[in-house]
Amino acid sequence: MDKGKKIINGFPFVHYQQKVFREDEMLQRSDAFYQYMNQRRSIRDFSDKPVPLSVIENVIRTASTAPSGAHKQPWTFCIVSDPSIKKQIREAAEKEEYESYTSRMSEEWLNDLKHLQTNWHKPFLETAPYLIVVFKKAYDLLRDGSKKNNYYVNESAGLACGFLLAAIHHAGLCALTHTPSPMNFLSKILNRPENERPFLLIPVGFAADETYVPELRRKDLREIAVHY
Ligand code: IYR
Repeated sequence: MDKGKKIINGFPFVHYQQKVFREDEMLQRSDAFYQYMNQRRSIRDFSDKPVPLSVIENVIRTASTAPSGAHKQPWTFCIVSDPSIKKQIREAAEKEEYESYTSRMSEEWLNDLKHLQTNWHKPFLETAPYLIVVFKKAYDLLRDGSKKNNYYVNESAGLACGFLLAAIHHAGLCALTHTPSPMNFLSKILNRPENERPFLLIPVGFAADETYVPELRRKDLREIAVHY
């Protein structure tokens, strides 16, 4: 039998090779990663400059390395580049967003968004070369039509999207986590099966030449971490 493999209670296990760094290396790596991730920003002004499809496929591979309940990987990433589908998505999203901004969102909510200067216009849904539309799988649908449970679906899909955003930034691309609400129109336009629910709509590409983003302050460690 392969030396790195072992059967435990009838199930196959593989040896886990922990990558060990010296303490100074750990400090250097964790700081460098933080510094890099701290430069990530959501952008809303995209260039139409093309992005290689293989890069998109790689960042999705990375997203799917996220942990998930019972390792069910309850997600589907739809890669949209077809201009006519992007147009349909933009039109449907703007219709919902118009309703949200003009009547559904509370005064408090609109006030909380003012510093971001967002509105119902979503041109980036057509300008960005790719839209990654993430669906969560409420349950798995087998070929014979039977259903299998998934677990911690929101947590799992959220983790995968976090990995996805980190991979997109690492690849030198920009993204926006866009959540038009309600977003059932995505299931219809993309013809997704009944077990899948839209989770996040992520335009991906390069920032437009002159892009400005809101000046944000990220919470200090003392505001987000508590020692016990
Ligand atoms: N979905 C709307 C509104 C919006 C809501 C939140 I919370 C934001 O952080 C940003 C926008 C939109 O995309 O414009």
